[in-house]
Amino acid sequence: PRIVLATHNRHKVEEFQAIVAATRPDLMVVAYDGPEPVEDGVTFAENALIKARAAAEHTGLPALADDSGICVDVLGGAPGVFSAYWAGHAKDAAANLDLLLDQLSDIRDPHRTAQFVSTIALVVPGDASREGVVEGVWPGRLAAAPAGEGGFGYDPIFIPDGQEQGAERTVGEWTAYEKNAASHRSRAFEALAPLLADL
Ligand code: ITT
Repeated sequence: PRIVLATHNRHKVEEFQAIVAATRPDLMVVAYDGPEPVEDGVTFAENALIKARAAAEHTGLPALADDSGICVDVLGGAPGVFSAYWAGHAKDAAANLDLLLDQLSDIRDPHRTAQFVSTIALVVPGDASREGVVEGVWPGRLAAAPAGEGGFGYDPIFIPDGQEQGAERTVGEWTAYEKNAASHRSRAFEALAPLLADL
């Protein structure tokens, strides 16, 4: 079966294709290239549903959308839903990351904790009862400076929990394979599995 992924972020497309291939190789993930709806929700769940509904309506296919971001504890959960635009309207990943590091320049460990959050919505055309929203959370902390070229967005400053002390790396230094086995996005997709079971 085919499922459309309602995102214009090519990194998300690549990650979903890898995550789905590992657990549901029968599903064919196609990227949505139709009109982008206005994401005016105030929660990840609202925005994910807005994007998934638009893609399902436009394509007639079951649709998934991911709304995600980084939530910093000492900032009360910000940037959160504003992660893509933290430094302004341009969706400039380097500027977003620099601003966040500046805002935390006086904050030392153990107060630099943060979570990546991925919220995935599923919308099946003509079957409102199958609409669902799941969430995956990836805890960690923010590095003092960016490291690594891998991934996208805030990956170069995010150090996931659970790494060997003294050998900790940012997600920017992880391989795509490592990231996709552990990330907030793969955790959310795991939670989505039951909703996709009879697709
Ligand atoms: P779509 O709405 O088209 O899916 P987008 O990039 O605008 O693309 P979001 O509105 O969900 O998506 O914004 C998510 C932002 O959160 C993203 O631009 C990154 O800055 C950050 N982010 C989310 N997941 C991330 C990850 O795995 N690694 C690094 N940063 C991430």
